[in-house]
Amino acid sequence: MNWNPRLPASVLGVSTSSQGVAAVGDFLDVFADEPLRVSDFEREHAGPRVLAILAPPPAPLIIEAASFQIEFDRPVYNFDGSDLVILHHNTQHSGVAVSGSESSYVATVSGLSGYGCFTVSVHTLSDVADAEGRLMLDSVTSEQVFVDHGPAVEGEGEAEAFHSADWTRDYEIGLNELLRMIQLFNAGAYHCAIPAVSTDDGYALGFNVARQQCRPHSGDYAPQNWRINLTEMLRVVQFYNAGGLYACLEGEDGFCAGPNPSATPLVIPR
Ligand SMILES: [Ca+2]
Ligand SMILES: [Ca+2]
Repeated sequence: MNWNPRLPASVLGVSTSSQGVAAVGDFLDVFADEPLRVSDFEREHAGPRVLAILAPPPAPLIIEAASFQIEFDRPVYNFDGSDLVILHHNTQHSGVAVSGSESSYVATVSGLSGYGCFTVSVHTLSDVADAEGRLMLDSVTSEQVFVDHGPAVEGEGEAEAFHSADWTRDYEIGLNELLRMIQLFNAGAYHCAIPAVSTDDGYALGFNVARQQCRPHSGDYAPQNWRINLTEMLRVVQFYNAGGLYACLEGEDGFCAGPNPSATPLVIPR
């Protein structure tokens, strides 16, 4: 509507927000065939917004790519990979592809690596616009997507850099870390926490066969069965008593007890 106040004195009140403009008073639509008189006036001038970003289901965790269903509240133009905000927590990606049209799109984030999680949203300062040229107003953020391409290599003859029980990554088993290992032992079984960052060590207590896609706990080695037995728990007690542990190929579990003789301890904050 192309409106004009009929008389300045007839405008009783005007309010605006990021969503629209509303006015109370006496107006004429000056471009209508027949001058149209309206008393109250309201018009949205808000740009398009993202209603939903649906992340893929949480498993498997060792994934190369993840696709997100993105729904806008109206048809939009100019939406491509450069309009995505991909927020990584210890993960990386190498490619983004967007397909779809109108108000429904699929964004695929590929070349995933690292050990952590990431989220996807649509940039609000972008060239995405609706048919009337209104630019993006708002976006939601997807659920976290967990990726496990851990620093360790599972190949023969290669050791993990850090023991799962040493989640502070200082090559020592602290009292908290020891108590956590005893807790895993007492619980009888454990599984992958989703997202991994929701617990200190990335694991949760109890048996859950649907949540065994992450790297098993380093202390779960004799045998590796998603349970910490007495032998496995006592091995971490040994690290605690020895004042440290470090990766070594001759260790039964890929680790040796004692301070690392060859390296200055790295402190990697989590
Ligand atoms: Ca530690
Ligand atoms: Ca075990």
